[in-house]
Amino acid sequence: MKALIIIDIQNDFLPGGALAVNKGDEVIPIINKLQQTDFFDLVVATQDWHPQNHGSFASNHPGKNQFDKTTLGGLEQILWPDHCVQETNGAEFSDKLDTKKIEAIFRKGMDPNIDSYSGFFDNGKKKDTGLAAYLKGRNVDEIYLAGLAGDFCVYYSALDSADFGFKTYFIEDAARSIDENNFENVVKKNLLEKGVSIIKSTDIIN
Ligand code: VGL
Ligand code: ZN
Repeated sequence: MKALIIIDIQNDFLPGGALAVNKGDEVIPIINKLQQTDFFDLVVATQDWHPQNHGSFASNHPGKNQFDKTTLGGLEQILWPDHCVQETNGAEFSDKLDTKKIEAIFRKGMDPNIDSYSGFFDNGKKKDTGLAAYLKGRNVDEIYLAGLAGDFCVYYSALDSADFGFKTYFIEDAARSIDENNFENVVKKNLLEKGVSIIKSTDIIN
């Protein structure tokens, strides 16, 4: 069974949002088109869902600036602008995203003391979101990833997906990164080393 996992298509990651990913909006029509095929047996989504006091926000570290580094939960942490605050418009899915086929939404980043890029675990792998068990319960063995940001949440979700033994596909043109150079030079190499296949939406939609 094949699952499409749509990562964090939320207003704050889109142009005009608090942590906007350059050209992030371009992935939405592609993701909508992917969902219109009958290629996938299941569609799920993740949603970054932070409390206002989240430790990944620079605003909660007086004297520090956005994009500085600190330590959170014993791990190196980039300090982000406040984003995807629970129950705010920035945390909502884009109203351009087709959500009809999304059967379940896995929220992450709720513990103020640790960040959570992957849809499967927090960054310290202390807590499992239940996503892998859900997918296994639905007999999924192939996972296709799309969304934002390609070099953070989609990337870490892909690594964990491969670790769980799912055949994992990263749909490159259905993702945009915060740092496209990092994606091209580091992320892609690490994904390939993990055995993740990097594909294009046109490999699915023809
Ligand atoms: C993300 C940084 C902070 C993402 C979430 O969705 O890629 N990046 N929180
Ligand atoms: Zn976040």
